Amino acid sequence: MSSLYNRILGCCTLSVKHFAAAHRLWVPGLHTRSLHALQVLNGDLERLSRPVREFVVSGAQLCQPENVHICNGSEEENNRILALLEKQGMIKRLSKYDNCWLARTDPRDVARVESKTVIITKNQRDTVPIPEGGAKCQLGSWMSEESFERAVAERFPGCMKGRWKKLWQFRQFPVNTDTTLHGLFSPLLPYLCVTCVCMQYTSSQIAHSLSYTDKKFTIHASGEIFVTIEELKNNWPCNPQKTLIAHVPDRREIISFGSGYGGNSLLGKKCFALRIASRIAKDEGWLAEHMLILGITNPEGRKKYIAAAFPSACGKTNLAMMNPSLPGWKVECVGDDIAWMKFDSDGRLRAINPENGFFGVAPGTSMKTNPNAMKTILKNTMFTNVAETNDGRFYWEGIDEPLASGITVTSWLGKQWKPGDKDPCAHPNSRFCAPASQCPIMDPDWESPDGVPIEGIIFGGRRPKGVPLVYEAFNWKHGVFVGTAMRSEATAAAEHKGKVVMHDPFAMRPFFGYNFGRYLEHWLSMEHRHGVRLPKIFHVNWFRKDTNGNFLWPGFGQNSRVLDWIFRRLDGEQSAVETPIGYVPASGALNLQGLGKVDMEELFSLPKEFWEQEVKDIRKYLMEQVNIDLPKEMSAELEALEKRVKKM
Ligand code: OXD
Ligand code: MN
Repeated sequence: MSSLYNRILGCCTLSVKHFAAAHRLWVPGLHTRSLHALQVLNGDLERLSRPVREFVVSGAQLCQPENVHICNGSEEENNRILALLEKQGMIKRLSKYDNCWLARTDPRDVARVESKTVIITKNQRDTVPIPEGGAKCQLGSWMSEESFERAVAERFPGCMKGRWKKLWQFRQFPVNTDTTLHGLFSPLLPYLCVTCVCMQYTSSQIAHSLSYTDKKFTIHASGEIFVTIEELKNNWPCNPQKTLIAHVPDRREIISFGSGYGGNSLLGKKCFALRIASRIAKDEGWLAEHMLILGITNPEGRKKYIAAAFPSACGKTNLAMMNPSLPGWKVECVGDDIAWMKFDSDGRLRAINPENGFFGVAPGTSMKTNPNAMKTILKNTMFTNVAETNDGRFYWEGIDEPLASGITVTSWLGKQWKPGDKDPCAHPNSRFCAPASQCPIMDPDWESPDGVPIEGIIFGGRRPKGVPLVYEAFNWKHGVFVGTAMRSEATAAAEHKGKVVMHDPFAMRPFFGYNFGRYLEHWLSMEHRHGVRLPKIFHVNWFRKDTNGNFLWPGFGQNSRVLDWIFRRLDGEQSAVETPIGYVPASGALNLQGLGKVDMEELFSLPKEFWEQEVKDIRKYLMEQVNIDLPKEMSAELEALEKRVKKM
């Protein structure tokens, strides 16, 4: 199979030419002004291709930075930027490790802001379904072209005065081929340059040849972060009132303003690799999903690859890097957050991880829960909003390392902290950003241009009640319904508060790049493709609690017992029984040897009242939120579930 992923290698680019012209912000003189008038501190403008130059010049004219730095992504450059950040007091070295840093953000800029994340299309229905009866849409936010123009005009002109503009050319897969798509990102915050080096691949040479006319090098997406400063906290510029993360999928553009937090400003991640890419995937017939990818090898040495979609901060990184507790099993990591998947000419679904690093949630990560992540982050890692010890280490809730005598902790807010204090030492959404290559269990094929063959897809979420440890969908359509009906307790990854159980279809609710009803049609259409081998679909829930509020299942490495059953089901083993919600492991089919006491009956119980209520909630949500865009196949699945639950 020849380079299956040629067409979906992508990057994030701001086409200011399109952007400024489309928003009538074109600064006269772009074409006449000499390039030399721009102060270029690093790199050579003349060597850039015409559209890249235009991107730089028009962006500079619009935002008026003091000078321009064209990044090349080299180690030397990275070190220079780190030294500058340290001098400016924006980051601090964690002296116990090699090249590890701590950044503290403005405490108002700590998570994705879904309320300020919008998609711009001509028609609202191209972005979101129109909810029934004027209800508020929960499946994304649409902004009209006119409002967007106004929003841009309010924010961008002159917003970089006195600052450097960076130009970062990158792509999201290491292999360059003649159809590779590249792009540009122009972050204002140097902090973002160093996190970009981690998360994306540099493509400085290739971007020289970017051209509008050459289809092989279409500029595919765009992004820019411009930040204005009100009152600087922690030397972290941001503008929470004016934050806007805007996507124009028709032009493959992203325009982000006001937040430096990863999910809002690392534009190659959620903005491009999910929102814009899901739209490209729909147009081109593949899937861009919020999924980890792992390889699992059984004791006989046979290997399978599985993709899994859980909402943010529900353990994707832990599962992707798991050390199985079952003897003889091995898990290898392909990616922990995003999967781009496409059927190959043999009908197999193949996946790549478009990222080059991990941007993982720190609290809860420990040698017990994720030893491979702990080993990954001991060097070359940027930490954001974790706590630090006076001997130069990182620290957070759930790190499971007792503090030796004499060791003191400074919280993410820069205050002295001690165990037992009311507030956490690390922000619950504090992060580590580390190169994937440092993970000791990266899969040998994690950068293969052909991707890895996916045999199973797992959906899951935090469900304290009613949802069993694992079940398997009856078939593809039912599996698509299981993804549609996904719900999970809110986490700190976005601005939602409290432990409310939210609907989060496919774990994509914050990341859909187009109308969810059409996204469902796209998933359903996979079944009608000629000669494809559809993966089996499963649902897991590691988070069910007993009546005292304790987790019923130990999780982490013990989840290998569930993967073992899934592995055998993928092999066609008859080890399941049918229930109203799907197939569950037959008695004795889960390997529980050496597990200790777990109330399996409770873990797999299906309380009738719970499922009656669940059906009602799903119906209300789908009828209200997806309304006339709900595919009839999904209504039929809902009715079938309702009937089965009635007979329970
Ligand atoms: C993430 C998220 O950062 O899902 O991966 O919020
Ligand atoms: Mn994520």
